Amino acid sequence: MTSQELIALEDKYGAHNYHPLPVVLSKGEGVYVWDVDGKRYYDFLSAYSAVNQGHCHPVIVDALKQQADVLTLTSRAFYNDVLGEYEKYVTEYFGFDKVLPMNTGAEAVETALKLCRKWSYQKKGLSPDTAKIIVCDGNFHGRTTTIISFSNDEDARKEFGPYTPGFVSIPYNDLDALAEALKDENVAGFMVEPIQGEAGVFVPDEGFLKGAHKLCKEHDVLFIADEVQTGIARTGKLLAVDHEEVKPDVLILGKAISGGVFPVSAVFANDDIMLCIKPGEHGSTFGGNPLACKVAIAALEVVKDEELAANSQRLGEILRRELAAIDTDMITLVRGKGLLNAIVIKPKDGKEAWDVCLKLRDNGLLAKPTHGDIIRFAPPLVITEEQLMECVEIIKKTILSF
Ligand code: IF1
Repeated sequence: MTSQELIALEDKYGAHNYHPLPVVLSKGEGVYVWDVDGKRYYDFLSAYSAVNQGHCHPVIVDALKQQADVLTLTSRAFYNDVLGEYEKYVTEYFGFDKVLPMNTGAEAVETALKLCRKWSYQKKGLSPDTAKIIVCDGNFHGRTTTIISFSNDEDARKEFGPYTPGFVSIPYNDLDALAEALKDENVAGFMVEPIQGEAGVFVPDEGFLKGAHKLCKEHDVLFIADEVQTGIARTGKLLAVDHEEVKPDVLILGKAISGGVFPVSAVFANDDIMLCIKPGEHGSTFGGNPLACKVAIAALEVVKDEELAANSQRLGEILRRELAAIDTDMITLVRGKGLLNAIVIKPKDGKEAWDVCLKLRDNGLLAKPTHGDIIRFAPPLVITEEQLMECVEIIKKTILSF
């Protein structure tokens, strides 16, 4: 079928909850994807940082294939011979006592919020149903009704009320605002993205994470890091909090923990927090299934074996330097860390970020605008310097063609 026919199928039979860039992909390998006509593109979105290891990484796909023929799902009603191995592997990998396995990022965020509330009643001694969790303006943590209750993005929340209470939103990257909000004795936790992805790759000031963590410690409040998008080597370190040597009380991971091969997410915490949830109080049918566990172990092995964090750090610096050097008034800002970057586009002759992305597509590179004028550049972390420089040429040629 042609691209047009396939787009028409989605239009007719699928909910209209997305507005994709008009390109129909049929194959992915490493940093490349191909459309149904066989045209090859560089993938500069990486499925929103889920395919950090590159598309269809053979080691990860092989792990999926091996386990798929043996045992895919037992539910947690019974034990199996994979989950314990996985739990040991990942808790040692990230340095926590325990992990609670889930499937999507939003489920892991919800898990972290429930865990924080439970901890605040059992350990901090808050009165029932009084716990408050501080979040930041411009946040994106998923799309459940509770999560969008504390979003300040009208598209994400309008007409989805009534909203879940118990959340306070403060400006991002503002330690004074956090200190002020922490005066409320009922605050149980502070949940933050170390870099705000959806908001347009907002990198906070150096010291923000460390300062926030310190304030939380001083007020007996849990520091909850949502690294669903910034984690797994994306920003040049294994975790974005590693840039400031901050150890979160609760760590949320998703997306690239499985290399984009299978939905896997996870919440990490030490025993004094994690053991507040008792048997029967939380769970999920697929959470921690054998297939997910084997895929995630393989995906994390690849991150280490291929030194993806170092590659991300080095190539990110080159990318930002090259983007900043493009002689154009269309790019008003270049920002990011590691290979999580974005440019801000100033419209020119009525052409804006969307038009730039259409032209990038024609020139063999896929990216998508967020919030109208921001284009995120986040290739798989397996990209080579030679491939990156070819992409810089594509971006430069495209921008200068307007
Ligand atoms: C979409 C972007 C959006 C996330 C962080 C939790 C989740 C996400 C920091 C939830 C998910 C995805 C969702 C997807 C597009 C993408 C995204 F930020 F990456 F660009 F939407 F803002 N925490 N982000 O970034 O994880 O439940 O999706 O597995 O919803 O359009 P999920």
